[in-house]
Amino acid sequence: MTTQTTQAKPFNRILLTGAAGGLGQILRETLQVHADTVRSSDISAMAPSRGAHDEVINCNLSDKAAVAALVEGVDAIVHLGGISVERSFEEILEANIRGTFHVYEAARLHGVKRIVFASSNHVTGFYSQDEQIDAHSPRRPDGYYGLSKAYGEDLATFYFHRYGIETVSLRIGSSFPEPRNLRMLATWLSYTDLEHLIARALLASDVGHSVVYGVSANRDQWWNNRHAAHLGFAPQDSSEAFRAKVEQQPALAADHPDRLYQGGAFTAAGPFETPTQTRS
Ligand code: NAI
Ligand code: 15L
Repeated sequence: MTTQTTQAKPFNRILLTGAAGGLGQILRETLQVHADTVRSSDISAMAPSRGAHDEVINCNLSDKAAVAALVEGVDAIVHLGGISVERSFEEILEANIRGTFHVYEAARLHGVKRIVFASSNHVTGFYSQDEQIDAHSPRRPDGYYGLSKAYGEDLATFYFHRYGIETVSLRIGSSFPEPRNLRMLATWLSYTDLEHLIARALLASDVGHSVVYGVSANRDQWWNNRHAAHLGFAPQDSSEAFRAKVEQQPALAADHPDRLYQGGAFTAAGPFETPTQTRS
């Protein structure tokens, strides 16, 4: 007679914010490997629960009490929720700045010890495409969105030193099924490499607050992950498979931001207020 043993999963319950989004829908599936229960949350509608181990809770991250309740019973958080593009400061303030603060406060209240924070390459978007930088390079946010991600990273540093909550901040490049333009040949992160990165960010020990660029093994590399070697992130995919297709797109003018800056068009997005709107 053979005895079957089931391997315990590393986490009891992982909270996934932003579960209705592009990356959230992917990770809702793959996080099941790491936790008995995945609690998926978003302000928008999500696919219904498929059972007791697949919890679904609508929540606006700007509602502090609701976020505190959301985090109860959770032992790790993958925080993707928020505005994911450049928008007005007021929109970014509610979802990304207040929202991320609420997530960290709730983590403190409920004793959560590990957070994976979806930061962004737009924390350093104003570097030129001919520069190579690393996680210690001074930040050059390229808008309110990039500023909100820089704030999230600072929250992570503070909550580690003050409360011992560990975070891996992922400065994700461009994570889509395939690169959409010439710039993304350098910034692309495949979904397979994203899943591997999330696994390392959840499972690596003694991360303190670590910052890692989320990018595949593309030919042109703007970001050096030398300061994140301890995470063991080893991307396998490359955007080269899509180069010929992308290069068929009409050429951009030499001064187009997508050809100048690492943050591409985000460096020129907005402003979103007209002079009339700012008058009191
Ligand atoms: P997405 O925009 O598809 O998903 C974000 C989700 O957050 C949406 O489902 C939205 O409903 C939700 N959300 C927005 N405001 C909210 C609020 N107040 N309360 C609760 N939920 C709210 O974005 P995507 O592409 O899935 O990205 C996920 C995360 O990764 C985002 O934080 C984004 O900034 C970050 N990221 C993504 C990159 C990419 O290439 N996909 C690159 C760099 C960073
Ligand atoms: C981001 O931070 C955005 O969330 C995503 O939609 C992409 O635009 C990506 O950066 C990028 O830089 O391509």
